Amino acid sequence: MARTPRDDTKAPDAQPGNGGELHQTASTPETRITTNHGAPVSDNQNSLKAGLRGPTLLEDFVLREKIQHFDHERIPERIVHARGSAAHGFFELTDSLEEFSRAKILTEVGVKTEVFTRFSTVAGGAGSIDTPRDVRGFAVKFYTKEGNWDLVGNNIPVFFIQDAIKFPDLVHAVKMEADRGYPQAASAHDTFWDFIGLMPESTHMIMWAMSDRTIPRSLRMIEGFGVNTFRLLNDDDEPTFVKFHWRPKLGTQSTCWDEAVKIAGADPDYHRRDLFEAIDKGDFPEWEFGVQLLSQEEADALPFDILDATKLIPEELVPIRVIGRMVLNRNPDNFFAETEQSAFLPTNMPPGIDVSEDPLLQGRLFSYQDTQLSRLGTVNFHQLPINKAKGCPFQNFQRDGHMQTQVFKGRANYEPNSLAEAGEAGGPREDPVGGFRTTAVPVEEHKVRLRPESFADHYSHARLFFRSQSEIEQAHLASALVFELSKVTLEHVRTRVMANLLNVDETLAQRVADGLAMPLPKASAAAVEASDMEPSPALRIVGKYPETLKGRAVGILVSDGADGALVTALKTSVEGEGGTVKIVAPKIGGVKLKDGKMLKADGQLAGTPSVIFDAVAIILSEDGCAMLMKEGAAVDFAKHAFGHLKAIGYNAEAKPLLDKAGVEPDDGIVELGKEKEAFLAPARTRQWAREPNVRMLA
Ligand code: HDD
Repeated sequence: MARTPRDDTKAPDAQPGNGGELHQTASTPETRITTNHGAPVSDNQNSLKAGLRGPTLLEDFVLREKIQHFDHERIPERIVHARGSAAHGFFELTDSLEEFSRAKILTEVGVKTEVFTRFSTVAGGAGSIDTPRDVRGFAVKFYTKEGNWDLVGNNIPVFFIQDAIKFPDLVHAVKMEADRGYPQAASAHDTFWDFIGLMPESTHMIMWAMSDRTIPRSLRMIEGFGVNTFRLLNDDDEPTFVKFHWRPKLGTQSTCWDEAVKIAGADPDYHRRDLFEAIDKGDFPEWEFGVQLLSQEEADALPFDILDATKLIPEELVPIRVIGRMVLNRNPDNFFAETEQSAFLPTNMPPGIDVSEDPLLQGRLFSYQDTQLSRLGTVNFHQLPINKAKGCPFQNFQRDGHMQTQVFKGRANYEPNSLAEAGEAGGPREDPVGGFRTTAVPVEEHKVRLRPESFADHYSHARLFFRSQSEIEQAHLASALVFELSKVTLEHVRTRVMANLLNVDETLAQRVADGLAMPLPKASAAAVEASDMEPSPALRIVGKYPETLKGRAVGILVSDGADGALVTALKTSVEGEGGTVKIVAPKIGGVKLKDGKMLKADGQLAGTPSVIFDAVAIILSEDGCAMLMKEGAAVDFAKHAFGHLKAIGYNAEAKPLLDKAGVEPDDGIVELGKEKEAFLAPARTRQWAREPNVRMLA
């Protein structure tokens, strides 16, 4: 029999054929690799073979266990909201709602409650890009003293459909088409718009979906909404309707569509990276938490039904009362264990918060629990550390099942029991006072499969949204419709959507028809004619966000021979205001500055285009500029910054590059080294006034 040339007197990595010299070895139980069952592993480089060049042996349980575990690493991704990023943090109540709710999370001012918040896109798979035009999920798990509260919302306050029974149709229509398997993470295709055209109730949501809200600049800059109407219940079980709102401290900010498309190529993980890096460097994102409260009488007096999730309550009618704040201050340690395995359930509510009869919400109450069973594979998913109720004990008589991690003691696995009388542990008991109670809503009608008349107006709110937008935002919305419908190959689908748009606003429909170069059809028959509501400027985003460098990133493109003092001065000013600076150079090792010093680069030019920054500066030497004028990536750096309405600072030597890129002078194009403010002021915002010069909007 052939002997393996093993010499037990030598260290394992000195053994012949051990595969690599760099691996390290361990000798103590604390540091050594083991199998999943604890057996120490002597060699993690080579499988067990019959002879040096022979076949691998079935007997190799170390190999089999490792490969088998790897083969099963994936779990089914979420059917919607598969692509997501999350962070830990806290919620702090600043104003008590004691009068309306008995939930401790809404009454204990100053108490900090742990949260885990997951943001997501809706349509794409888990590996899809971060910047498609799409709704963003905004799901918060509060680990309260009275059980977990999951507020599973979106960055848009309304939804596509009124009844949960249409959810599978909506999702099938927007996802990749059934036969061809594309497009991924994109609503611009036939089946989505076919469904939308046939579902007038989706028109209001479409206005939001085509607005800049669906191309956010950062997850730190999106609003959040509970969407559905919920109820609060006070100590006397008196109900109050409530809508939940999150408002980002950095303001709601978006990218330009062309920019979002280019970011998709430059950095598919743009939002995930942005969130992770911001938290990593201590720049913690924060949101205000607000509520709109209304009584049954106030709800009855509104000209729309608050149980209809395609409607919103304008802030001008019912103001938002800010009652708390959320700060995200810790990145997950492990993406799979936390972000991927987190399971949000709209049914997770502490006593004092309750659902309404909104038929969309009612369906959700079933769907999420069901989804978690298929995704996480066991009824015990609530025991995973990320899902576990950590603000309080959880205890009941539910037992066993796949992956049970609790070791229950004693005989009491049923209730009622009288084991305590025999001196044994009897287990927990129901709490009629402190326990969850449901609002006693009267129900006395026939069972029907119908929608109420009060759900029939599909256009007034869509009109309200469109007419409340600024001129720039209206142009973006119309252009987004033109873009999406231009990707629709079925002409009758485009026509039907335009017929619906006519019920919203004739000028909007006309702009879309012009943008498509198609005739405007007759308006579709509306179940209820749209009425004019008072515009709500609160629904805009342009002009509302704070002009600040906080949370924004400035990219400085440099070349050999560049003026280091100018770079340093700029970096200091931007960072002084809370902005981030990244040095971009033709080579990652950096550049040799005019004074002979080396300046390291944070990114290499080809992989760090201007689309990932909010403003840029270009500081070059004469030779450096001459060289970069022959580099497409450098020309694009300036050209795209200009096209995406960003401030561009430059030194005189860099001017020829700007000229080649077609950069025309305006308030956002600033020669550096003069007054500091000249560059910082436009860098704090976007140059909207430039847009008509760079883009044909619908
Ligand atoms: Fe949903 C996930 C938000 C309607 C069924 N939904 C999911 C997530 C968010 C939302 C943010 C991701 C949670 C996470 O990060 O894990 N969904 C909404 C909002 C809706 C809505 C704001 C409208 C008001 N959803 C909705 C309906 C149904 C579902 C009507 C089904 C009847 N949603 C699901 C689901 C998901 C989900 C299939 C997929 C993964 C998951 O639940 O955990 O159950």
